[in-house]
Amino acid sequence: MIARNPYIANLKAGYLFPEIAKRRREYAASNPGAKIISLGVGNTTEPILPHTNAGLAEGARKLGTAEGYSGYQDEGLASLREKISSVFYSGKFAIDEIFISDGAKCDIGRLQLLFGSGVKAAVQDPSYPVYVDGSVIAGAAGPVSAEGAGYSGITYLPCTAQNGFFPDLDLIPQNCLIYFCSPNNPTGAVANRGQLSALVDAAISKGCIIVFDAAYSEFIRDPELPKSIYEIEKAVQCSIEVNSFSKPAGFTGVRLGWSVIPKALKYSGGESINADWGRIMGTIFNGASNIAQAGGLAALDDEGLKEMRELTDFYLGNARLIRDALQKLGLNCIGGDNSPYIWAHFLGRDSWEVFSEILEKCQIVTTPGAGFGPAGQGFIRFSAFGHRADIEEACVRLTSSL
Ligand code: PGU
Repeated sequence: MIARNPYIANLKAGYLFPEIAKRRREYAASNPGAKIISLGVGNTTEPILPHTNAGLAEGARKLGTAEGYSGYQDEGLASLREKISSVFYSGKFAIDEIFISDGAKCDIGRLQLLFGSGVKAAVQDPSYPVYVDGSVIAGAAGPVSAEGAGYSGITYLPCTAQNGFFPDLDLIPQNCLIYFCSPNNPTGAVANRGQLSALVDAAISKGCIIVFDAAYSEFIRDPELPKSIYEIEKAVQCSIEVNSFSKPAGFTGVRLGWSVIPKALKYSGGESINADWGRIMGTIFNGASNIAQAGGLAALDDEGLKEMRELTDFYLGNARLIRDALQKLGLNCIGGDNSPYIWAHFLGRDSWEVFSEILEKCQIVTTPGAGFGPAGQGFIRFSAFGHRADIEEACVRLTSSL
């Protein structure tokens, strides 16, 4: 018999979102008439808009023709990488610094292979669970030290109302990977230019690498707020950026994203991280679907960018409705302006208890803040991904039943 990977045993519970789905199923089974509305997992609900969808359809059609057929394309279509560089980074990156992926989550998991089990990690607390759970699975973190505490070996950087949801950079250890997400999941907070500049300075002075998750960058409406870590000049020396078509183009089920690994980024021994990433991706990843890439190209031309704006505006409209409803209840909340998440404080309460209360009283599924890390205790995350009629109904239920 073969023994289990001991690192997997360090995971304290199932992955957050399947756990929530399980509780929803249990509730539905014992309340068969309930019309449950989900403001839980951040999963897109609206159809892919026509121009982008035509790009996907055309990609599929071409595969059935002798001239248009294509097979493996390991690093991604050159035209898509070029387009990503020009649309998101003002052409700052060469195409071999941009790697097309099947989504940001998949790359966040794979990126850990670059650094091995000896690497230390620091995360915003609360944070998207994949940074921490991925580190645990890779052996870069140990077990949970106590109930309600985080994993040993991970440095948690509390992001609270007291610090404006931006962490104290003095807490970052030397030579670690810093996972940083802005617009943030789950808090909805967006770091400003001064804050990102300070983060980059801290990373450089401490010998750290930032893994910047920009999956929600297209929800930023305030022109003063940076959409990419590379808007800070020195970030090319110390940062990897991951991004995705999932939320702005409705590609959660299509699967398409990218990572930027600048050639200027080096390990402590001076070796190229970009070269290693090419080696890893060439070995264990055979490229994103060429149909998805055709859709991605359509999403980034003028018509496609208009559609992205329309789709993200729609979800931001939902976010405003939810936030207004929560504020009517007298709850303190942030997010929802430049992000599809609203982070609401239920002072002194246990988040899983509040999750159950909202499910029982309003038949609404949410995400308990404690699932995102110790500093999430007492908070609930409301996702703005939903059909408008469902969001309106959810707001009525919240204000009348909670
Ligand atoms: N990065 C962040 C910060 C995310 O919130 C999500 C999705 C992803 C990456 C995933 O991007 P893909 O390109 O689609 O892989 N977060 C959702 C969905 C839950 C999940 O497990 O990914 C959420 O509800 O937090």
